[in-house]
Amino acid sequence: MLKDITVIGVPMDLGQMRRGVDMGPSAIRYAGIVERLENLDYRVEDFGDIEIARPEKQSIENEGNLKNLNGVIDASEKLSETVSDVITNKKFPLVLGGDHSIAIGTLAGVSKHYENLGVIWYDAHGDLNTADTSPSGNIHGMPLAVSIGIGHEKLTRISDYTPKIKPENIVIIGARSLDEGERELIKEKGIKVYTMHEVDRLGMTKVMEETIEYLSHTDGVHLSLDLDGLDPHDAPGVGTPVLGGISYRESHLAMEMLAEAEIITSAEFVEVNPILDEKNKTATVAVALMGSLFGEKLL
Ligand code: HAR
Ligand code: MN
Ligand code: MN
Ligand code: MN
Repeated sequence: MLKDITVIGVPMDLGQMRRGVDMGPSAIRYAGIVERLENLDYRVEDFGDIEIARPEKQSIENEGNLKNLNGVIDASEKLSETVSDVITNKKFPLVLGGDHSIAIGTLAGVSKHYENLGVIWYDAHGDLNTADTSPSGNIHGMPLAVSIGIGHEKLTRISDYTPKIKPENIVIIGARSLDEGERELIKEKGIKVYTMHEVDRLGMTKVMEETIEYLSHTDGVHLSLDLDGLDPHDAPGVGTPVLGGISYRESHLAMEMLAEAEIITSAEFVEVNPILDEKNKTATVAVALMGSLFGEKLL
């Protein structure tokens, strides 16, 4: 892994309707992310936060079933440019959310630099909705669809190219809440999914071994980790918790196996909502997982 990491905060809450997830980057910094990585001998630079329009602002408008569309587009363009610059400067982009709609901008910035980018989507949800299939109109339920080129043109064409990733280069891990349209898209595109059924049945070791093998033909792998992929018992500070998730220990194992395989080239940790949390537990869990992802060992 690169020895230089740039942390980018994205205080985004326009992709969903619950307040507080904009404080995710602060909570993760407060839980000690920079020191944690410095202790592992990385050189860490904190870029600070991308500027996000406030939801109170009159100019943030819906378009059909897409809530806060122009605010999300604006943020995605800024994030894409920032992430791309970080990679150009040979640094590892570590993006802190914010709701999961930020993945639209992150992937737009990352994928330019790869011919064949792989993506690990660690999440209770598929985030494969479009305006037509979304039950909520919340854009945080759409970023993976957008990134394979499906959805509103203004979203799929962020940074002037589409698609960002190929469906066959995606692995979803931890899914347990998929909408009808998402299931259809998964089947139609043949997207690799380890639902909680497979996680239980195979165990995390096998899931990660298979995932690493499945992505072995790619030239870079982005980890998009939604904290709601974990069980709400371990990560209570999220806007859309779903029972029966991946445990804290299994998640550590997954991160440790990724560190060992040395395949991750960019990462984002999203959906930490300190208002819904218990004493910053979820941000603390996020920081611990980032420690493992970057090579922290117990002995
Ligand atoms: N699938 C539902 C929707 O699209 C809920 C999505 C909740 N999303 C996230 N991201 N927290 O994974 O509205
Ligand atoms: Mn998500
Ligand atoms: Mn590309
Ligand atoms: Mn989710």
